Amino acid sequence: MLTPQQLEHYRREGYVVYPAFLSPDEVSALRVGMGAITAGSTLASHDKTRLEMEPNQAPDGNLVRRLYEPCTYYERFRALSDSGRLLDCVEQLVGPDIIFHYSKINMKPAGIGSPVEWHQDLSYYPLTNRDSVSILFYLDDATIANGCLQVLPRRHEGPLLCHSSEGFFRGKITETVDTKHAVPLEGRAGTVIFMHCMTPHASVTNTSPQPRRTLILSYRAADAYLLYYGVMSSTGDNHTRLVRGKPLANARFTMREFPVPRYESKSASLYDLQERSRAAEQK
Ligand SMILES: O=C(O)CCC(=O)C(=O)O
Repeated sequence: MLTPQQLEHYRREGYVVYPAFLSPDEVSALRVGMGAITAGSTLASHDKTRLEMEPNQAPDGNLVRRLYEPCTYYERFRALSDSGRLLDCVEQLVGPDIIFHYSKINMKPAGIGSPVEWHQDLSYYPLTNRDSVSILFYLDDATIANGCLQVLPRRHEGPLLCHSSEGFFRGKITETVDTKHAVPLEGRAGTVIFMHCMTPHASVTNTSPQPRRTLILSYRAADAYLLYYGVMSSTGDNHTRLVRGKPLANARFTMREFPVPRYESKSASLYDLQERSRAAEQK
């Protein structure tokens, strides 16, 4: 459970850091799991439905950028996403009826790990309300040098910042945003960050010799329904499942309006979208 102080921090700042949520043994087991999943994958030859490789490497390079949906495909990760200890915390944040939404592992390999530009998660998948939380599990010690998560506190109750240009969703904040007060969230392996779906966040390229692997899970209240958002709508609920409480048939609306992302095409990932957007800006 989150302590009253942790809960208060989440509500005020839009995130809270929970050190040593996972034991060293749990972290090692998840690392072993990741190793088994990625073994043998190269840029030239890998299963594109399960993972994404770092693009800037030789064809036989084996640096993985992201694993898709580990909690759907692999028992060890699934068990964590269903665990009572985690769901007790999620219940404190989004209420008793909980939908598991998606999972991924951002691998941020040493010396190359791709950056993640500033964005708010809800920009990617508009919901009828904001009771949705992203949970990041550091599986390595995360530092400023290897690209720990950075957040902009106290922005989760405001409006969604602009993530589009020329009418299309770009996967990153496209208006000027003051990041002077960004907070880097360093933490030992096993640290967990609970982050509100409207909290702006980012991380830099990992130029250090240490990897920064991070498992990310997302949950939402069972009455937070996905709005229709064009070509990507069909993928939005592919991995969802009720993990606690009961299904709720009534969508709860808490916002009068919310920007709906207009995807230019079915895009593979956040990295993809942000890279395309950077390339367009440099033209
Ligand atoms: O891995 C990171 O540093 C940030 C992850 C993130 O924001 C995402 O994958 O949506």
